Amino acid sequence: MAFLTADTYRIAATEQLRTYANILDMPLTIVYSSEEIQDAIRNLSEYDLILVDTAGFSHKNAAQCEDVKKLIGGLSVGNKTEVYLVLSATTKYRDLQDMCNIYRTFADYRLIFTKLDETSCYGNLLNIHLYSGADLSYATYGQNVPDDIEVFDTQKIVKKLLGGD
Ligand SMILES: Nc1nc2c(ncn2[C@@H]2O[C@H](COP(=O)(O)OP(=O)(O)OP(=O)(O)O)[C@@H](O)[C@H]2O)c(=O)[nH]1
Ligand SMILES: [Mg+2]
Repeated sequence: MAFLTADTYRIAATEQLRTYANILDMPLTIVYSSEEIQDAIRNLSEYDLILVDTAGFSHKNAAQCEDVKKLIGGLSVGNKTEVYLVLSATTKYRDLQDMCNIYRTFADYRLIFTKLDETSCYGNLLNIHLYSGADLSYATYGQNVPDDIEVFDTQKIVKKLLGGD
Protein backbone atom coordinates (compact mmCIF):
# COMPACT_ATOMS: atom_id res chain seq x y z
CA MET A 1 0.00 0.00 0.00
CA ALA A 2 1.26 3.52 -0.80
CA PHE A 3 0.14 7.07 -0.07
CA LEU A 4 -0.16 9.80 -2.63
CA THR A 5 -1.16 13.32 -1.67
CA ALA A 6 -2.23 16.22 -3.80
CA ASP A 7 -2.85 18.38 -0.75
CA THR A 8 -0.07 20.90 -1.10
CA TYR A 9 -2.56 23.59 -0.22
CA ARG A 10 -3.07 23.51 3.50
CA ILE A 11 -0.04 24.47 5.57
CA ALA A 12 1.83 21.35 6.73
CA ALA A 13 -0.70 18.98 5.12
CA THR A 14 2.06 16.96 3.45
CA GLU A 15 4.14 16.90 6.66
CA GLN A 16 1.12 15.50 8.50
CA LEU A 17 0.61 12.75 5.94
CA ARG A 18 4.35 12.05 5.93
CA THR A 19 4.13 11.39 9.66
CA TYR A 20 1.31 8.89 9.10
CA ALA A 21 3.26 7.29 6.25
CA ASN A 22 6.34 6.95 8.49
CA ILE A 23 4.33 5.38 11.29
CA LEU A 24 2.80 2.90 8.87
CA ASP A 25 6.11 2.44 7.04
CA MET A 26 4.64 3.31 3.65
CA PRO A 27 6.04 5.43 0.84
CA LEU A 28 4.55 8.90 0.30
CA THR A 29 4.43 10.63 -3.06
CA ILE A 30 3.47 14.29 -3.41
CA VAL A 31 1.93 15.62 -6.61
CA TYR A 32 1.75 19.33 -7.22
CA SER A 33 -0.62 19.37 -10.20
CA SER A 34 -3.18 17.14 -11.87
CA GLU A 35 -0.76 16.71 -14.82
CA GLU A 36 1.68 14.78 -12.60
CA ILE A 37 -0.84 12.25 -11.35
CA GLN A 38 -0.56 9.64 -14.07
CA ASP A 39 3.25 9.51 -13.86
CA ALA A 40 3.04 9.26 -10.09
CA ILE A 41 0.59 6.34 -10.31
CA ARG A 42 2.77 4.60 -12.91
CA ASN A 43 5.77 4.89 -10.57
CA LEU A 44 3.72 3.15 -7.87
CA SER A 45 2.51 0.32 -10.11
CA GLU A 46 4.06 -2.34 -7.83
CA TYR A 47 1.53 -1.46 -5.09
CA ASP A 48 -1.94 -3.02 -5.12
CA LEU A 49 -3.50 -0.16 -3.14
CA ILE A 50 -2.73 3.55 -3.39
CA LEU A 51 -4.51 5.92 -1.02
CA VAL A 52 -4.86 9.37 -2.58
CA ASP A 53 -5.61 12.45 -0.50
CA THR A 54 -6.98 15.49 -2.29
CA ALA A 55 -6.88 19.02 -0.91
CA GLY A 56 -9.84 20.25 1.07
CA PHE A 57 -11.41 23.45 -0.22
CA SER A 58 -14.67 25.31 -0.47
CA HIS A 59 -17.00 23.57 -2.88
CA LYS A 60 -17.98 27.10 -3.98
CA ASN A 61 -14.49 27.76 -5.37
CA ALA A 62 -14.90 26.88 -9.05
CA ALA A 63 -11.17 26.94 -9.92
CA GLN A 64 -10.23 24.50 -7.13
CA CYS A 65 -13.18 22.27 -8.03
CA GLU A 66 -11.84 22.08 -11.58
CA ASP A 67 -8.37 21.04 -10.29
CA VAL A 68 -9.75 18.19 -8.21
CA LYS A 69 -12.02 17.09 -11.03
CA LYS A 70 -8.98 16.84 -13.35
CA LEU A 71 -7.03 14.99 -10.69
CA ILE A 72 -9.75 12.39 -10.15
CA GLY A 73 -10.19 12.09 -13.94
CA GLY A 74 -6.43 11.42 -14.27
CA LEU A 75 -6.56 8.75 -11.60
CA SER A 76 -9.29 6.77 -13.31
CA VAL A 77 -7.33 6.27 -16.53
CA GLY A 78 -6.51 2.55 -16.61
CA ASN A 79 -6.95 2.06 -12.86
CA LYS A 80 -9.67 0.66 -10.65
CA THR A 81 -10.58 3.63 -8.48
CA GLU A 82 -12.90 4.15 -5.55
CA VAL A 83 -13.75 7.73 -4.66
CA TYR A 84 -14.80 8.68 -1.13
CA LEU A 85 -16.46 11.98 -0.34
CA VAL A 86 -15.71 12.89 3.28
CA LEU A 87 -18.43 15.02 4.86
CA SER A 88 -18.81 16.28 8.40
CA ALA A 89 -21.98 15.24 10.20
CA THR A 90 -22.08 18.77 11.64
CA THR A 91 -22.46 20.52 8.27
CA LYS A 92 -25.85 22.06 7.49
CA TYR A 93 -28.13 20.02 5.21
CA ARG A 94 -28.34 22.59 2.43
CA ASP A 95 -24.52 22.81 2.25
CA LEU A 96 -24.19 19.01 2.26
CA GLN A 97 -26.61 18.88 -0.67
CA ASP A 98 -24.50 21.41 -2.61
CA MET A 99 -21.31 19.42 -1.90
CA CYS A 100 -22.96 16.19 -3.06
CA ASN A 101 -24.14 17.81 -6.27
CA ILE A 102 -20.77 19.31 -7.12
CA TYR A 103 -18.79 16.13 -6.40
CA ARG A 104 -21.31 14.09 -8.40
CA THR A 105 -19.97 15.84 -11.51
CA PHE A 106 -16.45 14.54 -10.67
CA ALA A 107 -17.12 10.86 -10.07
CA ASP A 108 -19.40 8.31 -8.46
CA TYR A 109 -18.48 8.28 -4.80
CA ARG A 110 -19.16 6.60 -1.50
CA LEU A 111 -19.72 8.68 1.61
CA ILE A 112 -17.65 8.91 4.79
CA PHE A 113 -19.23 10.91 7.63
CA THR A 114 -16.91 12.42 10.26
CA LYS A 115 -17.55 14.08 13.63
CA LEU A 116 -20.43 11.95 14.78
CA ASP A 117 -19.11 12.62 18.27
CA GLU A 118 -19.80 16.33 17.81
CA THR A 119 -23.49 16.10 16.98
CA SER A 120 -26.74 14.70 18.30
CA CYS A 121 -28.53 15.22 14.96
CA TYR A 122 -28.35 12.14 12.74
CA GLY A 123 -31.11 12.96 10.24
CA ASN A 124 -28.67 14.54 7.78
CA LEU A 125 -26.89 11.21 7.36
CA LEU A 126 -30.06 9.45 6.30
CA ASN A 127 -31.28 12.34 4.19
CA ILE A 128 -27.97 12.79 2.38
CA HIS A 129 -27.76 9.07 1.71
CA LEU A 130 -31.23 9.21 0.12
CA TYR A 131 -30.57 12.51 -1.64
CA SER A 132 -27.23 11.50 -3.18
CA GLY A 133 -27.97 7.82 -3.75
CA ALA A 134 -24.40 7.19 -2.50
CA ASP A 135 -23.46 4.31 -0.21
CA LEU A 136 -22.46 5.08 3.37
CA SER A 137 -19.04 3.51 3.85
CA TYR A 138 -17.32 4.66 7.07
CA ALA A 139 -18.06 6.91 10.04
CA THR A 140 -15.68 8.62 12.48
CA TYR A 141 -16.36 9.37 16.12
CA GLY A 142 -13.32 11.34 17.30
CA GLN A 143 -9.72 12.30 16.70
CA ASN A 144 -7.93 9.12 17.73
CA VAL A 145 -6.21 7.49 14.78
CA PRO A 146 -7.03 4.76 13.88
CA ASP A 147 -9.43 3.87 16.72
CA ASP A 148 -12.19 6.39 15.93
CA ILE A 149 -13.09 5.19 12.44
CA GLU A 150 -15.43 2.29 11.78
CA VAL A 151 -17.41 0.75 8.97
CA PHE A 152 -20.73 2.58 8.81
CA ASP A 153 -23.12 0.79 11.14
CA THR A 154 -26.63 1.52 9.89
CA GLN A 155 -28.32 -0.20 12.85
CA LYS A 156 -26.39 1.92 15.31
CA ILE A 157 -27.28 5.18 13.55
CA VAL A 158 -30.94 4.26 13.11
CA LYS A 159 -31.10 3.51 16.83
CA LYS A 160 -29.63 6.91 17.63
CA LEU A 161 -31.99 8.54 15.13
CA LEU A 162 -35.04 6.98 16.76
CA GLY A 163 -33.78 7.84 20.23
CA GLY A 164 -32.95 4.28 21.24
CA ASP A 165 -29.43 5.07 22.44
N1 LIG B 1 -14.08 15.45 17.06
C1 LIG B 1 -13.74 14.97 15.88
N2 LIG B 1 -12.76 15.58 15.19
C2 LIG B 1 -12.44 15.06 13.97
C3 LIG B 1 -13.08 13.93 13.41
N3 LIG B 1 -12.54 13.69 12.20
C4 LIG B 1 -11.59 14.62 12.00
N4 LIG B 1 -11.52 15.44 13.07
C5 LIG B 1 -10.61 16.58 13.27
O1 LIG B 1 -10.89 17.56 12.30
C6 LIG B 1 -9.69 18.24 11.94
C7 LIG B 1 -9.52 18.22 10.45
O2 LIG B 1 -9.25 16.88 10.04
P1 LIG B 1 -8.52 16.60 8.67
O3 LIG B 1 -8.36 15.12 8.57
O4 LIG B 1 -7.32 17.45 8.53
O5 LIG B 1 -9.66 17.08 7.68
P2 LIG B 1 -9.57 17.34 6.12
O6 LIG B 1 -10.94 17.25 5.57
O7 LIG B 1 -8.51 16.47 5.51
O8 LIG B 1 -9.10 18.87 6.07
P3 LIG B 1 -8.61 19.62 4.74
O9 LIG B 1 -7.72 18.67 4.00
O10 LIG B 1 -7.91 20.84 5.24
O11 LIG B 1 -9.87 19.94 4.02
C8 LIG B 1 -8.56 17.55 12.69
O12 LIG B 1 -8.27 18.29 13.85
C9 LIG B 1 -9.15 16.20 13.03
O13 LIG B 1 -8.59 15.63 14.19
C10 LIG B 1 -14.13 13.31 14.19
O14 LIG B 1 -14.76 12.32 13.80
N5 LIG B 1 -14.41 13.88 15.40
MG1 LIG C 1 -7.08 16.81 4.28
